[in-house]
Amino acid sequence: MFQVLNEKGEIVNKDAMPDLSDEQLKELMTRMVYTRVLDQRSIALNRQGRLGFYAPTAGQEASQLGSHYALDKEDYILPGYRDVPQLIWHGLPLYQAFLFSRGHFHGNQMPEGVNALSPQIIIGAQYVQAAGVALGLKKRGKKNVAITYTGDGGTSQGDFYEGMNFAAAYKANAIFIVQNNGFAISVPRDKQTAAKTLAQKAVAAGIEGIQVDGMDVLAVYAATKHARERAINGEGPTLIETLTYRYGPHTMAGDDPTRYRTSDLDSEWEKKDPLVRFRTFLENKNLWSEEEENKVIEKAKAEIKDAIKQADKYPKQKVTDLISNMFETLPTNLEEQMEEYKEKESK
Ligand SMILES: Cc1ncc(C[n+]2csc(CCOP(=O)(O)OP(=O)(O)O)c2C)c(N)n1
Ligand SMILES: [Mg+2]
Repeated sequence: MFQVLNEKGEIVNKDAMPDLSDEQLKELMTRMVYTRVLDQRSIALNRQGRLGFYAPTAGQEASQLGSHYALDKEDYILPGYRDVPQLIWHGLPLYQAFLFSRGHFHGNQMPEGVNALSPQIIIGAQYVQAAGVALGLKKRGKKNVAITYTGDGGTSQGDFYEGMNFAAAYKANAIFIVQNNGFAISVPRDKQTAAKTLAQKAVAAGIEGIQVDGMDVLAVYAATKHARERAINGEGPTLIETLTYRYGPHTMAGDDPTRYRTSDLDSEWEKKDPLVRFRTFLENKNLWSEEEENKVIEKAKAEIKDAIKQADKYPKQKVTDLISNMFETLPTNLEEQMEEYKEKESK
C-alpha cells in the first residue's frame, strides 16, 4: 500500500512527498474540511425532508479530493453517486448539487466549462463511458484525462472490466479510481471477489495498478498526479485502488450500518481519519490552526444555507421538462405526451 503520511501525520515516504506549496497544502485541507461540513449539512437537510437522494461522504475525503486536486480544469470527471464533492470542486454550483439530490433535471446540467458527466447510479457504467471520453481526448490530441470513480462493489461489474480493457487496448487518456470502502451496501469486500487486492485487477487489462492509502490525501494526490502524467504522455490508463471507509450509512434511504459493521471496525477506521492526520501534519508546519478551520466551517455553513435557498427558489420541474430534456428529436409517443402535458400544465 502506497503511503506518504501515516496516521500520526508523519511523512513516512519522503521521496514520494508531492511538490505542493504551503498554499496548496492549505487548500487541500480547506476542501476536506468544507466537504465534511457539506456532508453533515446534507445529512441534516435530508432528514428534514429538504433533500432527496444522498450518499454520505465522510471518511472518503482524501480519496475524493486528493485525486481531484491532481486534475486540470479541462479534465473530464465521470463520477459515481457518492462523488458529488469532486463535481463541486470542479465547478458545479452547490445549488445544482442539491437539485441533483432532488432528482431535478437542472442538477444534471453541467455549466459551460465544467467538464463532467452527472453522477452515475448504475454501478460501473461510468467506466465504459470514461473509456470513450478518454479515447476522444486522445484522438483530438488533448493533454487531458478522463477520470472515473467506482467503489469496491463496482469492480465485480462487467462494465468495470470492459471499460478498463478497452481504454487499455487503445492506451486512452483514462484514470480509473476504485474507492474501496470495504462494503457494497452491506456486502463486505471479502465476499465480493476472490482477488487479493482490487488494484491487481489492472494486471489482466495490461495496465498499471496501485493500491493507495485512501485516508492519506498526499498519497492519493501523488498517485493520481503520476497516473495523469502517464496518461497524457500516451502510456495508457492506471487503476488506483484507495483503501478508505465511509463513516455513515450507504445512502440516506434507510440502511442501518450497525447490522453489517461492528463498532470496533468503525473506531479502527476513525483512527485513520484523513482530516485528523493532515491537520496534525499542517499544524506541525505551523500552517493550520483551530481559528483557520473555524473560518472554513463558517464559510461552508453560510454558502450551504444560501445554496439550499437558491435550490428552493429554482422553478419546479414539470413533466414537459423531463420529456424535452430526454431526446433531441421526440419520438411520436412522446410528442403526444408532450402535447397532453403542455395542455395540463397551462391550466
Ligand atoms: C448495475 C447495478 N446493480 C445494482 C445496483 C444497486 N446498488 C446500488 S449501490 C450498490 C453497491 C455499490 O457498492 P460499491 O461499488 O462498493 O460503492 P459504494 O457505495 O461503497 O461507494 C448496489 C449494488 C445498481 N445501482 N446498479
Ligand atoms: Mg464500497
